[in-house]
Amino acid sequence: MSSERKCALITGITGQDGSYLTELLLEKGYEVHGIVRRSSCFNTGRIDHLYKDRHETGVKLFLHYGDLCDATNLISIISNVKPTEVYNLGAMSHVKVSFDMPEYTADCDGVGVLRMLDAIRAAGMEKTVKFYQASTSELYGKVQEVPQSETTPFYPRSPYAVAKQYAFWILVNYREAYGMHLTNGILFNHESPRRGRTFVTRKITCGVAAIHHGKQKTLFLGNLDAKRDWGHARDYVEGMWRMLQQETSDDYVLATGETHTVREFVEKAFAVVNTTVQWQGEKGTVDEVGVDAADPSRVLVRIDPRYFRPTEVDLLLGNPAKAKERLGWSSSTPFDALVKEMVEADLAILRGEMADADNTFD
Ligand code: NDP
Ligand code: GDR
Repeated sequence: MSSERKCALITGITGQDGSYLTELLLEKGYEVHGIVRRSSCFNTGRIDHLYKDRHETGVKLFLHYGDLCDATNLISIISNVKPTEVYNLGAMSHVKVSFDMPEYTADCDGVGVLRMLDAIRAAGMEKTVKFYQASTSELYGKVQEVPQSETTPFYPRSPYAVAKQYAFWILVNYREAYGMHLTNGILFNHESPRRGRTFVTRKITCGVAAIHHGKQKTLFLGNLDAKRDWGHARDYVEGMWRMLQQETSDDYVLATGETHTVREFVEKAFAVVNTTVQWQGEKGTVDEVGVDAADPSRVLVRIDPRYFRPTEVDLLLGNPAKAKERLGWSSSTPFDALVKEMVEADLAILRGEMADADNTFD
């Protein structure tokens, strides 16, 4: 199965994880190919620094227009590129949005994975390619067991998670049916300064930076009681790569083994700009507000029920023991350091000292 040629194909290369993974693979000497969607605006902000380098330094990064909903296009790209490793990171990745677009989410995140696997088979590459699927802790959904590991039963709680569950099982089925090297990485939440602004961590760190600079008054959030196991994306893409270096394929959890509420994330983020949040009103209801302890007339956080989800995932806490034992992987960024790095990056963006890779809106 091992090959001298190191050629990776990444779907979702323009996303948070795609950009860190591209950096990692280029550093390791891979030729990297990425699938990008045609967009009316530039959508390559997270990888522009690498792509520009190509013209100056000969970096081996190649982009191809494509989409997980277009089978012919995927067959054509895979047949032409002939990758040795495929990382399927492309997805409609927002849980709340999946309730608004359930059919598209099923098509992209569920059937899209089937299209990738069948494109590999159509190209006659099922015995040579190693394939990584971006699976998710959202599969655990309604709490069945804590901490959650590879053996914890799934109970998905959103159209996104249901689509990802289809993807998980089609991988297992094709692995058993056709002997393909297919790995599900069950990754718990991982964040960074490159996180999309509509995910709660980045929304909070952008809000804290904007409030600190007097450009925003209040941050509007949904469920502050949700608990998540938050790590750093840079650490997690290293785990993805390690999974594909194994002789046989398997499924692995990547997590920190620590969990925090959204409320704690808010408190830590404001603490970076020396602001203490004091909570008032009934906890966990729309009446709860977070005020500045030094000046309680300043309302820093309010609840907007439009951010609540029809069904919520209350508690995620992963057990990464298998990844540690088999892959030698562990998360290396502590929670406080992650929050600090994200807030400081958003402060730097507002001061014009750093480019913003992500142009999406809340
Ligand atoms: P992002 O939302 O940042 O990136 C998603 C990527 O998928 C983007 O490049 C996007 O392109 C691309 N994409 C969206 N729809 C399609 C489509 N129809 N065809 C091809 N590409 C498409 O996600 P992350 O980087 O955070 O996550 C990467 C993967 O890991 C996703 O599959 C996500 O579901 C999964 N995951 C993420 C976790 C996390 O905490 N970050 C945890 C567990 C799993 P464009 O830039 O054009 O929008
Ligand atoms: P999640 O991430 O749903 O865990 O999916 P997100 O950051 O969107 O939500 C985390 C928790 O925060 C609560 N929350 C809010 N969420 C958002 N987006 N906006 C808010 O204003 C807000 N207020 C409170 C949510 O209700 C939720 O409980 C992420 C994605 O990256 C998935 O693709 C990935 O599979 C999982 O992580 C693991």
